[in-house]
Amino acid sequence: MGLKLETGARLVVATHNAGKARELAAILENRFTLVTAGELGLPEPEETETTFEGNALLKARAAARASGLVALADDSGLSVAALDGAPGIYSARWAGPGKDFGEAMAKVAARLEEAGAEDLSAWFSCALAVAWPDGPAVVVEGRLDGTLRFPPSGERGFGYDPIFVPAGFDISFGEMDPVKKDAMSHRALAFAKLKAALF
Ligand code: ITT
Repeated sequence: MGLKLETGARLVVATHNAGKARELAAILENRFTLVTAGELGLPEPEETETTFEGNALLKARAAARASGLVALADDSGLSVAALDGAPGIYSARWAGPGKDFGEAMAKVAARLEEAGAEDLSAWFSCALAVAWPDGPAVVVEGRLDGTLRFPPSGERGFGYDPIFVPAGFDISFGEMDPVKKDAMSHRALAFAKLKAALF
């Protein structure tokens, strides 16, 4: 099988999320020549699948088809144990059309309160998919466990980072040095698997 990526290969990063794009660029640094979906004006496909892996594949395939280049897509989100895994694949959608994550984090707090939940365990998942324009694709998933903490703290990272405290730490991802987050995140764990599969 020719499912290998040479260092220096031109790769489209199929995301319209600036926080993700920044982290993926840091994680992939120096390995590939990165082009973003935004730079190529690629459309944002509707995420119709029911799993992180399914949606990552859907996004990578759409970008590979539209650009003629090898594409990498990330589908990720926060799952809360006491909410039966919500928001999960709906993590971006909980922020509404204005992508207001203050609102999304408040919704998590409100749902926990409604449920009278004491267990604040949560995890971030990240599926990374690579698709070639002629059809083949690879997908992997990484997961990082932690605990939710309210109120949100820290201005770093993006999305739900201000309420997520990774296991073994006492600061949120919102407070953590991005270099440290990028070394341990669900995204980094998924990338380690991708490396094992592709290089
Ligand atoms: P693309 O589909 O264009 O990549 P998106 O933001 O719609 O962008 P997702 O559907 O994968 O992407 O949504 C994932 C959401 O989960 C994202 O908007 C964040 O709010 C949240 N999320 C994922 N990784 C995160 C991280 O490392 N830190 C904080 N929140 C994260």
